[in-house]
Amino acid sequence: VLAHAAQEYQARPPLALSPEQAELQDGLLDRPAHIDPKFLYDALGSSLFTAITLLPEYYPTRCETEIFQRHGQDIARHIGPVQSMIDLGAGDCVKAERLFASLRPRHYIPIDISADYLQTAVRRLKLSYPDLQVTAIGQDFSQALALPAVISTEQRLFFYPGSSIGNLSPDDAHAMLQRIRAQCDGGGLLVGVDRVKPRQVLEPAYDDALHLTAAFNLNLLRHVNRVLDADFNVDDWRHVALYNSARSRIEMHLEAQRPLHVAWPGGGRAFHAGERIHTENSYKFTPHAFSDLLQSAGFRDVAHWSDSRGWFSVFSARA
Ligand code: AVI
Repeated sequence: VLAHAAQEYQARPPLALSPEQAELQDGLLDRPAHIDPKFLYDALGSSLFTAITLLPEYYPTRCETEIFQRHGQDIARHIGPVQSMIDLGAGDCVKAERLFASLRPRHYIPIDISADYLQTAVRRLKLSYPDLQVTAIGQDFSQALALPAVISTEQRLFFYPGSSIGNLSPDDAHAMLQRIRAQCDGGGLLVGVDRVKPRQVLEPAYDDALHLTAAFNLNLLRHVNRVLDADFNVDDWRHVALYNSARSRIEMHLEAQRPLHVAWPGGGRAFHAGERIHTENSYKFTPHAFSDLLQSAGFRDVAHWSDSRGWFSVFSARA
């Protein structure tokens, strides 16, 4: 049946795929299959992630908030004056907003792949902070960081909270830090990173009792169905989250529950029972390793603060 299916696919004329569709198809045909974690964030996925940050098991958001509450003044002193605050992956802009009182930026530049989500947040900010200049940018900054000329090059602060940098591969994280460094001469970076810790704490944070993270992971298949016109059935798949201690990362996968075949226009693939699609890595760092990474990307004068349990770190670094 599979050989027949393969012939059938080959017989069809090649379809013109969008870059996004081609990226999905390439990842699905790879062995092992993988899908970029950006596909976790459609409208429902973004709401599910917001809900995850409220879970008792998901400690990073609370730890980071604690750090800003306890060490906010020290952090602001280390950063110095801020002209423009550039918020990478701003979402609802709430994390940056909490720092406005201590950092006093004149210009706030939230950047997010989801422009719609940003617009709602920006409307709210403009009412609350009439003197703050706000320039919202809907952009996927994972490959390139293009800032409009209206943003002064003086005293720039890049804000990259939430350990989002941990969702990049080590090479991509290094490249991202170098791109930021290149754009903030004389300015700095404020970045949150999750720390290496026992598996007993890490794994429940990514496999919670209410199964919200499972829904977040499985929802990616529905997003893929819409983008690629594929026929994934979420009931056929199971959420898997495990800590790979050799690589200091949580890995999320989707595991086929039975032998199955997934099709999309112009392509398709069989999966055997237990076969996985890799959907996300979330790297965990020691303070020493992350400090080295910042310095290797050209940052200097690196300072860091932790929460009371030493589970999360916030770094401030100068360019
Ligand atoms: C957005 N990012 C930092 C989250 C993390 O912890 O890696 C995404 C996430 N994946 C599962 N739960 C949360």
